[in-house]
Amino acid sequence: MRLFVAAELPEAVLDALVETQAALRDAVRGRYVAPDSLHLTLAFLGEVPAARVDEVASALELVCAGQAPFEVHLGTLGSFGRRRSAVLWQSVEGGSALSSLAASVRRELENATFSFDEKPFLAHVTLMRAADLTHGELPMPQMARGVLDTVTLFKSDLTGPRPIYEPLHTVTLGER
Ligand code: 2AM
Repeated sequence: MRLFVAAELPEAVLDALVETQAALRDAVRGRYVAPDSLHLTLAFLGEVPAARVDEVASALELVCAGQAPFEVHLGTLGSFGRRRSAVLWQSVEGGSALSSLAASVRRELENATFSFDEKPFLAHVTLMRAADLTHGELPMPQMARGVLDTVTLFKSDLTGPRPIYEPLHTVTLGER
């Protein structure tokens, strides 16, 4: 199954992301990510045998016990890919706590002999895919802050009309 590890975002941050999407609707054509699918990917594993899901879950338990919850806030809009068909995202700022969480998740997956997409971590939440950025100006994104305290292993199902992300295992960050 296709797996990835993501942080679920605090309510206030999710609300702001949905407001940013609403502001974008007037300015940019493309496919919007459904509100219940907005997330911050920490590591993308790709295809993993179903029998190894428990091992990924154990690796996450280990990492999350060692890191306290921390504050994140939203940042700027950015894009990947071609201007006519881009991935449009909003950045997430979480200082060294966020980069160290992503690094620990990746290190622990590596220790458990999993491979993952090794592109450097760039903390972002995808808002739109196939976005046409060739017309008009982007609006100012909404800002919000909140405490990030959960990490989830998701299964990604791409067989339907839109991706379905099913949570398989959620871990709460521990107090040190
Ligand atoms: P994206 O939003 O920038 O596309 C599920 O596909 C999640 O894993 C998405 O958040 C996606 O990031 C992320 N991801 C990271 N590397 C990926 C890859 N090589 N292929 C697909 N998704 C990837």
